[in-house]
Formats: sequence, structure tokens, C-alpha cells
Amino acid sequence: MTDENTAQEALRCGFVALIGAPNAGKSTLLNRMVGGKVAIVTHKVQTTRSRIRGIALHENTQLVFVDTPGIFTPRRRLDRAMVSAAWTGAADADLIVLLVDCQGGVSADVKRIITGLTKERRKAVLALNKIDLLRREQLLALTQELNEMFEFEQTFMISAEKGHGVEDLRAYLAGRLPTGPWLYPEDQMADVPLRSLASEITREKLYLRLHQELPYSLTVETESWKDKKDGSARVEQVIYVQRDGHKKILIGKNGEGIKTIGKLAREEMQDEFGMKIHLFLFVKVREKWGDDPERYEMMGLEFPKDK
Ligand SMILES: Nc1nc2c(ncn2[C@@H]2O[C@H](COP(=O)(O)OP(=O)(O)OP(=O)(O)O)[C@@H](O)[C@H]2O)c(=O)[nH]1
Ligand SMILES: [Mg+2]
Repeated sequence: MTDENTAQEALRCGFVALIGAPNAGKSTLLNRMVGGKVAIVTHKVQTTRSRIRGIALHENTQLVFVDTPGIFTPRRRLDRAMVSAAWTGAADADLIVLLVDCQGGVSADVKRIITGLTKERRKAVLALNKIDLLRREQLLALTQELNEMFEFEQTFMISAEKGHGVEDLRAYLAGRLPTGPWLYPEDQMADVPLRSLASEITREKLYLRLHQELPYSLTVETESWKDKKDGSARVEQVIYVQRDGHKKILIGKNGEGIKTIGKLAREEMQDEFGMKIHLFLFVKVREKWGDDPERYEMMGLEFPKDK
């Protein structure tokens, strides 16, 4: 056997699904693992809507992390599509990490997820997140409580935001993935088209600035992306809202609201993509976009047949 073959055999690669209740810090952990911004993060629940792949390396292992929407009790069709995408992400993965916000403790959502894992007879690693916010005694009690509910393969205490414990978790996961060739080039960080990343960046700015139900009743799509000769790109996006009133709030007095969103989104796109972006935002009222299969396809979600 040649040296090359030996090296080839030593490679490992596989999928690690990050699942958890909304707001547990899954997207923060994905970004931290990858070392860049792949998924949007906000303080609001239900930020992530579909599965997002981020790629990390540990020695000879390529770890493909799959960020998933939070798992909660769905009410709307979109909710159902999101929760189902999360479970599919878990079903397809080699390893599952259940992220629990240690401040929230054993919530109804966490209980439901553990019931789901038990029913599917899946193994899972527990990662207690946001340990920067809790005292050690409380953490130990929570670890014990969760491990009495489910036989986790291992428990990690981490702060995705501050980076505590993340290296240990990555090393552990890398050692558990199957041997096999890498699926992506060594320098690839994400498996998300630029157009989708661009829509997500705008949606993040909207989530951060809008309140109550408004962020949940809109969706953003990149309708056109034209690379120009000078190396810049002209990007046109549509923000679908459900009511005329929502459109008015979003646009704001003298268009100030939408102008600010556009500026923030454009600046971040330029930073992330390393190119000049000319961003054009259009707001359209589409009362029933939540029942339109095409919108789901654009988000990378399966369209649930039942309303
Ligand atoms: N203090 C603290 N905050 C954190 C930590 N990790 C994440 N957060 C915060 O928790 C909030 C939610 O983080 P996300 O990464 O968006 O959570 P998520 O699980 O992806 O949420 P959904 O996509 O809505 O399911 C954000 O405000 C993060 O900044 C942490 O380790 N410590
Ligand atoms: Mg998320």
C-alpha cells in the first residue's frame, strides 16, 4: 500500500445535525464551528427556517454541520415545514447534537425533542449551551436531570457565543464520524448559494428591527443577481408581507425604514462576499404567501400538503 493510500484511508467525513428548541444557539454554534457567518442569528425565536450546511475541519476529518430550524409546536403551515425540516436533518445525519439553552432548562420543547429521539431510537450528544449565563451547581443539576430522561452518549457544556468548550465538542464529534473521502474542497465553508445567503442577511436585518408578528409573516427572496464587469453585483430582492399595514410599517416614514434595512443588509453582504453590492429591495403584499408552494421551494422547504 502506498503512502497516499494510507493517507486516503485515514480521512473521515460525515454529517452532524444540530437540533434543539428555538433560540438554543444552534446557528451561533454552526458559525462558531465553521469560523465564519453562514447562518443568521437573532435574539428572536424561529430565526432559522431551513437546513443550512456549514463545513468545519478537525485534523483529518471534515465535519459537515447541519443547522436546523428550532423544534416547537407548529401552528402554521410554515411552522410545520420548519419542524419537519429539522427532523429530516436529524434523520439524515451521522451524529446528532441536541443543544439545550441551559437558562431555559427542560422546557416543553426540549421534552418533546427527547421523546422524538427516543421514538426514533436515535443516539445523541447533549450540548448545554450558554453556560456563561448560569452557575456551575445549576449546570450540574440540569445535566443530571437531562441524562435521567435520555441516555446521551456524552454531555458537553459550552458557550457557542464565547467559544467555551467548542473545541472539545468538535474534536469529540470528529473522532466519531465514519472514515471516507471529504465531500467538499478543503477551503469551502458553507454549502449555501450566495443568493440564499443574501436573502438571509436581509431577513436578519428585518428580524432585528421589526417586532411582534411581523418578522414571522414575511419572507425574502433574491429575484435577480447580476454580476457586472467591474466586479460588483446588482442584487434585487423581494420582501413578501401579508398585509398592506405591514408594508407601511416596513417602508416607514418617507421610506426611512426600508432604506435603513437596505443599507445594513448591503454593508453586510459586501463584508461577507468581498465585493461591491448594489442592493434593490421591493416590498410586495402577498396575503397568502404562507400557502404558496413556490415560496417554500425558494426557502428550501418541503411544502406540507395539509394546511
Ligand atoms: N449568552 C449567550 N448567548 C448565546 C449563546 N449562544 C447563542 N446565544 C444567543 O442566543 C440567541 C439565539 O441564538 P441563535 O443561534 O439564533 O439560536 P438558534 O437555536 O439558531 O435559534 P432558531 O434559529 O430560532 O431556532 C442569540 O441572541 C445568540 O446571541 C451563548 O453561548 N451565550
Ligand atoms: Mg438558528
